[in-house]
Amino acid sequence: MTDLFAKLALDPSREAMAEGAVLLRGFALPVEDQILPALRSVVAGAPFRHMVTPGGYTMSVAMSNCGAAGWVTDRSGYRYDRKDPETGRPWPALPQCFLALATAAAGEAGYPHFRPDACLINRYAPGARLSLHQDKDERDFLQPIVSVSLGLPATFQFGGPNRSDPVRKYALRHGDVVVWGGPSRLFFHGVPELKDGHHETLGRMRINLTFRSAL
Ligand code: MD6
Ligand code: FE
Repeated sequence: MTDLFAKLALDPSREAMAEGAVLLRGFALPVEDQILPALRSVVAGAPFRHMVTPGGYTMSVAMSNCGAAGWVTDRSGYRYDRKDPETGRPWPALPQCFLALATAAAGEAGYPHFRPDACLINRYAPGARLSLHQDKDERDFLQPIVSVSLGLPATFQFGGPNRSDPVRKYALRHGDVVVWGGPSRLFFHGVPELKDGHHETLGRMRINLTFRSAL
C-alpha cells in the first residue's frame, strides 16, 4: 500500500472547474494496473445492468456498485441499498486499491477526511448518455464525490445550482479524476452521447467510478 501512495503522490496536473471542484489529469494512470483487475473481479460478483428510472425509462448507461452501499433506481425511486437487488446479496467490498485511489485524490484536492462507503460503476457503450442531474441521494453533502474516468473519452457537462444554468464542457480521458465538493457539490452535470472509438485496454467503452460517502 505504501507503494501505491508513493505512486499517487507524483505531482498531478490540476484544473480548477469551480469552487470546490478540481480535475486531476491522469491521476489514476500510475495505478491502472491495479484498478482494472479489481474492477473485473467486482463486476464478476455484481454484473452490469440497465436500471429503470422512477419514470419508467431504462437507462442507456449500465451500472454496478461496490462498497457497503450501492446506488440503485427502480420504479419506486432512487436510493442507496446495502444489497444488490438483482442477487439479494451485499455488494462486493470496495477493493483496497479503489479506496487508496479515492482517498489519495480527495486528499490532493483538499478533502483529507473523505472515507467513501459506496462506489457506483457506470459503463457507457457508444451512444450511451447520462442526462443533466444532481447527486443528492447521499446523506452528507459536506463530503465530496471522487470520479474516475477509464476507457473512451467523454464530454462532461458541468453546470450550476439550477438546471437551466449554462454548462461548461470538459473532455474526460482515461485516468482523469474529478474531485468535487464544497460549494459545487450539488451542481448539475451530465454526459452527452458517448462517441464511438476504441480504447487500447477497454475497447469500445467508457467506465466511470464515482466514490461517495452515502450512508
Ligand atoms: C460520469 N459522473 O462521469 C458520470 N456525479 O460518467 C457523474 O454523474 C458524477 O462524475 C457526481 C460527481 C462526479 C461525477
Ligand atoms: Fe452524478
